[in-house]
Amino acid sequence: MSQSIIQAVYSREILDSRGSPTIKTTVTVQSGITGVASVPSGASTGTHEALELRDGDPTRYFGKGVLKAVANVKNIISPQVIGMDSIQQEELDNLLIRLDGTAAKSNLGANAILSVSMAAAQASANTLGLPLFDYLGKRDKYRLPVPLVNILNGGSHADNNVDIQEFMIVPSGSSSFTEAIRAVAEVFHNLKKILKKNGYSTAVGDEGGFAPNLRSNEEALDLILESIQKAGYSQGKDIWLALDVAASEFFEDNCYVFKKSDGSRKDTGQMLEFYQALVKNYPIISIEDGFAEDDWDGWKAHTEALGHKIQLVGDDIFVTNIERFQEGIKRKIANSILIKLNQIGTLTETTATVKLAQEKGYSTVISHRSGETEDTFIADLSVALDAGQIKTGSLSRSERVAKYNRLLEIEEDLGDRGTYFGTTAFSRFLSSQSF
Ligand code: 2PG
Ligand code: MG
Repeated sequence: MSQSIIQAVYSREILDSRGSPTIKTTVTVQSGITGVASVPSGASTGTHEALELRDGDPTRYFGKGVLKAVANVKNIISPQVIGMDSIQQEELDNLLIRLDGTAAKSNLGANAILSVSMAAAQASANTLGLPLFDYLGKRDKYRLPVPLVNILNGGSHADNNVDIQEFMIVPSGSSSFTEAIRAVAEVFHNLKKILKKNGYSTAVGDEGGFAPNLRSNEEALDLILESIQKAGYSQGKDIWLALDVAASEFFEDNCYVFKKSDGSRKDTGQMLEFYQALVKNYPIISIEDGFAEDDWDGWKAHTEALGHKIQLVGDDIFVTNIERFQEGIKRKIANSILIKLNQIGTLTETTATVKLAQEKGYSTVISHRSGETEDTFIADLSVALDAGQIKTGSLSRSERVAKYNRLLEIEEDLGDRGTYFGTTAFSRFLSSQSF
């Protein structure tokens, strides 16, 4: 269709939510219609992720500029993709992969490549007059994902003494996405009051969750449970808890070192005991990155111990990379995968990884990065791919709330064509839970 032939590709350097540079790209097609996309950036990045190209020039943004990535779009990508049909996403993405020629996309930069891949999809949707989720999903009926809302931040996302990176609430018991957001907002506001009452800071971390100094990781869970109760919801029914431990961040010499809190060192056995106790004492339905990115043995033991009971999400270990994920499936590691477009660098590869997960019975969680922009692509993607879950931060900081607002809009616009995933997202675990 000639309307969607790419006419121009333009990239620029903008800022992400941490005030660091990132890339924003506009694809213009024949009809004059454009698609725009901005790429996010992680802090607790996995070492096996595709490469985020930064300038390394210490005189600009401490070396974090992305002018090389911008130049790669201008000088290398743009001349090649002009004249292609933006609707042929797979063809376009394969060309981008070939142009780069490396497994880690280290020549052109995964940030440069992904910005074009996403902007092309958005341009196609706009050309066809479809919302992005409908263009990508091409279905009659859709399901809205359960949000995993990170209301208390620690680890590399906050300057406090909490080792676990993310404490999330999971409103799977709500009747709709809209009601789910209301529930988590009410809990969020109660948590703020409770922190204040206890003399704790109510300043927020990178993902908009509170970031107080606490006595222990468990105290974070206790405070969240108190806020769920105060908001009038029932724990382990209306609302569950989820963690992203981001354990790669504190894996040293084969041990997990809780250096932000008590400095204790735990081996695999002790980590397993730690998780067993948490799962016994708290209504935790999901743990992400409980073990480090290359600790396959730890992950294996973790999956054997808890994989039948709760969701175990692989982020740094799989990095949305189909080969690493296939290895994990073969070794029976985890039962869920975190999906981040910029870990792999194209929409086509991201979609293929989600499809494989769905075929193999792994649940999928579409995810933001800790450095985000106002771009809401992932909200639409979570609906399009029937992903079941999304994690996109807390209910403060507009780069987080933008994704929730987009999902509220999608649910309302869908009307009878949409339902909320709700308990279905966790049905395989809920029968064995006793909270
Ligand atoms: C994670 C992400 C997003 P970052 O670990 O899951 O929450 O953090 O973007 O810093 O890798
Ligand atoms: Mg993670």
